[in-house]
Amino acid sequence: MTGLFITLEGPEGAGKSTNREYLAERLRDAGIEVLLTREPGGTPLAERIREVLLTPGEEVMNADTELLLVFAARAQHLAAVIRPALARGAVVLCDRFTDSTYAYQGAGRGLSLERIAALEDFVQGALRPDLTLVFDLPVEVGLARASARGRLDRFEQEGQAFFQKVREAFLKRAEAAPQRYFLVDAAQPLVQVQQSLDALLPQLLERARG
Ligand code: T5A
Repeated sequence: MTGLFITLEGPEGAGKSTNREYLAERLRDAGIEVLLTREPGGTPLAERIREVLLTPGEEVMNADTELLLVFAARAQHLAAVIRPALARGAVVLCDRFTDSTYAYQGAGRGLSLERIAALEDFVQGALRPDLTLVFDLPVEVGLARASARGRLDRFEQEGQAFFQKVREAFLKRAEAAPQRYFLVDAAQPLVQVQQSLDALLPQLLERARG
């Protein structure tokens, strides 16, 4: 039995965590086993790597170091959490995955997409998300939501230009493979965002039940 691997992507403050909870509830109400997780993180060791990645520090992190840490956390997360859950038939709802690496380390930091693709193959083998929800919104709206929560993490301290590239990268990836991506207008009020997720639900339930 193989489960369903769904990732939630988008720029800062787009509502990924909020809507991941909402979707999980809808799926559980229908009797589906759901595993909620996130990247970077998802296991105790990967969460320690997350701390390193997100905590601002005096030493500037080299972009290659950042890329390798992201994939190191992902290797642990896949082995310990994601693959076992999929093997028992669960729906895995993961807040960020490798699309974020293409957007942040690729478009944002300017690292080679070929190098990211090589690491993706090495760490994931053939595994790719079955479905990716991209929560899209103007950069300034997302940053205002994120900063309303208080102290900014290491990524959130980047400027508007960085996040504009990140946003465009998500949109470009969604446009290139419409069969895998579902674009959500995340600038709308939450109730409307959730209505668009409700519209997707019948298809999700059908796929989750195989
Ligand atoms: N990263 C990650 C990489 O660089 N490479 C990688 O490969 C990976 C996997 C992780 C950071 O790591 C980087 C990217 C990130 O910078 P994170 O905390 O997981 O950080 O990601 P963030 O985007 O920073 O998480 P946020 O919590 O800021 O954003 P979410 O989850 O999209 O938003 P959410 O749901 O927490 O909502 C934010 C606020 O907005 C409100 C919510 O109530 C909340 O207060 N909100 C709305 N308000 C109005 N209208 C709506 N429609 C709303 N939806 C949510």
